[in-house]
Amino acid sequence: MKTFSDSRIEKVFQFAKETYATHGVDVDAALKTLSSIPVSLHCWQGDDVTGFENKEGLSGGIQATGNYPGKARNGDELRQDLELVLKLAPGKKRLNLHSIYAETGVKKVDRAKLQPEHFAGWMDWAKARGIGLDFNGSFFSHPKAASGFTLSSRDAAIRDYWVEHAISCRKIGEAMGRKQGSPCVTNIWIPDGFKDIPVDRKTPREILRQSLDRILAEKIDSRYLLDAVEPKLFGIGSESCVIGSHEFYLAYAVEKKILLCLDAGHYHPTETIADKISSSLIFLDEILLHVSRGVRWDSDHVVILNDDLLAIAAEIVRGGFLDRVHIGLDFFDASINRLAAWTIGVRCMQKALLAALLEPADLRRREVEGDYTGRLAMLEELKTLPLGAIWDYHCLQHQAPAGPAWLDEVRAYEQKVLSKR
Ligand code: RNT
Ligand code: ZN
Repeated sequence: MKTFSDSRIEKVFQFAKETYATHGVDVDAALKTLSSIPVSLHCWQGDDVTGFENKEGLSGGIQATGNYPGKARNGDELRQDLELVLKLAPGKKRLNLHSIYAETGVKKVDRAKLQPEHFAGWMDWAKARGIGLDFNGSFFSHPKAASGFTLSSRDAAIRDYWVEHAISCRKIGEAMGRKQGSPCVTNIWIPDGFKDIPVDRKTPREILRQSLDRILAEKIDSRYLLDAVEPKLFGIGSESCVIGSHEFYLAYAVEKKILLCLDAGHYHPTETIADKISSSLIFLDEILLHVSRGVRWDSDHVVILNDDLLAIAAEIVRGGFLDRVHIGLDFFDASINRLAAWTIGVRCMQKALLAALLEPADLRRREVEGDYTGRLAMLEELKTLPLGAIWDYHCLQHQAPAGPAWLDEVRAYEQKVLSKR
């Protein structure tokens, strides 16, 4: 792939910077802010949400399709893959783990009994690289989730098991937060729901509320742990009713002062999460995002720089919410090179944030003054400003590949490492 010299990138950047200056935009300030925004990479793109417990299929209404060769089979391989992805995206990153990525050695450890020590490998690795960790309980791909119900199960033994799991995950999150010096956002997503029309939607929701109350009963210092809950509209096998719906968790998060997790694939196909950010943050201190891309359903396609993504980033920046929104990624495509999938998604997220940070303040004035004509005209003009030139320069500054050069590195790695797996 032909790439341009550093000096050319710098020259083009200077021109682009002047163009933005004519719109009153301070490009250097925008890049400084962009460098400080962490994006939490989800570990599960690396192995199609398989985890290290066993090689049983993914269940719980989520699905990774494709069988591209070379997926990571253990912690060392997954970390090795991540090392490259971290290099290929500029700026600050975090890593989001699921409990099924515990490293328990030869011993099998039940999910309900997981301890911080089972994540020591991850914690040491992250600490050495200055990366914060986020965490998730895993309430799927497990015999005790086979009925389709976990925390909202009518079976006390089943829900007790998952309550215990969630409590152990909070302890693990706390340990991560202590070690890394930034709170570990620990998320709960459960698949619970009905395939067909239920006659009692209320009781499972009451049970879920009770289970969550038990899980959150112990106060944990928010300097170390931030709890999040993730609603959903439907899943495969829970088409007619999901117990943890948007209204349920929004109300619960407000009541408990915890984080709501907005996943971009968890709503009606024409409904976007961008519009939910400002409403949520009027009532909540902080939220978590699972940036994803649903194609016709919650298909978890790789995030691309489309209108939905640009709108999400714009809402975060326009609302002044950068320190109240935890940006996490959540997609899994097994049909293409997994490192490329990760890299495309994280770089697109960062490009969207850059686009938002380069927005002229003047737009707001037009809106306040009722100049909707000018607002629309300028929004369209802005779309073709030289964002790419600023992005390339930003990559250069962070020793990340500018332009499509990252793909060469992924291909070389595929040859050298992935093809041998
Ligand atoms: C499922 C949720 C959930 C999972 C991951 C693996 O619909 O989006 O966040 O994708 O936790
Ligand atoms: Zn999600």
